[in-house]
Amino acid sequence: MSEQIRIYFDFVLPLVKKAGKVILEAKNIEIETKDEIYDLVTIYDRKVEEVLIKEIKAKYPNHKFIGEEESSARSEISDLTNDPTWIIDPIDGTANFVRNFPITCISIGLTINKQPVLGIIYNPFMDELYTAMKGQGAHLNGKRIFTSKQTDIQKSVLNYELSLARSEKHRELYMYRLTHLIAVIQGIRSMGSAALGLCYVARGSMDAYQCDGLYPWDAAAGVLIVTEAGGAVGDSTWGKEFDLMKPNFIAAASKPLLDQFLQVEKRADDERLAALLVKKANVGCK
Ligand code: 2AM
Ligand code: CA
Ligand code: CA
Ligand code: CA
Repeated sequence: MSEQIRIYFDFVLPLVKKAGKVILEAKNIEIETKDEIYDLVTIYDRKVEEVLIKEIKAKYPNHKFIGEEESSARSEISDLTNDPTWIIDPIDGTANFVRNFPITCISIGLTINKQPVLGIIYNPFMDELYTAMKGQGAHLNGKRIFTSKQTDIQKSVLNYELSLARSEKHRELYMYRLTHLIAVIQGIRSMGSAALGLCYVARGSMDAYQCDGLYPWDAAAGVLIVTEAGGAVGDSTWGKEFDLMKPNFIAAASKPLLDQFLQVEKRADDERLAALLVKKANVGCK
């Protein structure tokens, strides 16, 4: 199995590097929006994804694909099956890309039997290549990387992705969580790329990363990279199992740190729920 994964890795890596060149050479980037005014896309997102899927499909016609832009075009995300499935985010951090803010990457994960076995995240602007294969550690430009191993939430810096807080569905949840989190952590960042957010935890530059309401392509590669680097990943909702297809995730440098974050999220969620009940009761009294 691990030999086969290495074969897939050796095949896909040059394709990712080539796609990185396309992103670096992008000119006159026209910005389009999807259903929401804050949900951006460019021809480069579509072009990079199309080329990657076409080339992998030509080599492995029986493999499956879940890509952000093909899912968006069909308004549907394919189910994850046991077949080898390439989960692709052609440009993660599109809002950064269109501003020339170099926190932008290509993210490709491969699942077999629904488990991530291979992850490649490439930031062409910084020429930083993060890779992981199941059971073989995580690497940055070929060198092993490890999380910070931080175990104390009071000493931790959290990269909390706030872009999605704009959506009405999530705004309240984010505000409660943020209020509780900033009271106990050392510092907070928000950088606009989920895939790189996970890589920064993997390399020990951040102690935790959180984003609620994301998609499989944001998580597939990064989750493997962070766990192979010694980190722990969970669903940010207390008691919920992490689901790659619906990632509401928190990744932490260590399992004890993850558990501390989850306790704080629970306090925030309990308070929000209690406030909701009071609001409902007040409406009922009127
Ligand atoms: P993207 O650039 O591939 O869309 C922070 O902005 C993170 O959330 C990025 O990883 C980004 O991925 C994702 N993201 C931002 N806005 C989004 C939206 N409206 N819908 C889905 N994902 C979004
Ligand atoms: Ca997008
Ligand atoms: Ca993304
Ligand atoms: Ca994207």
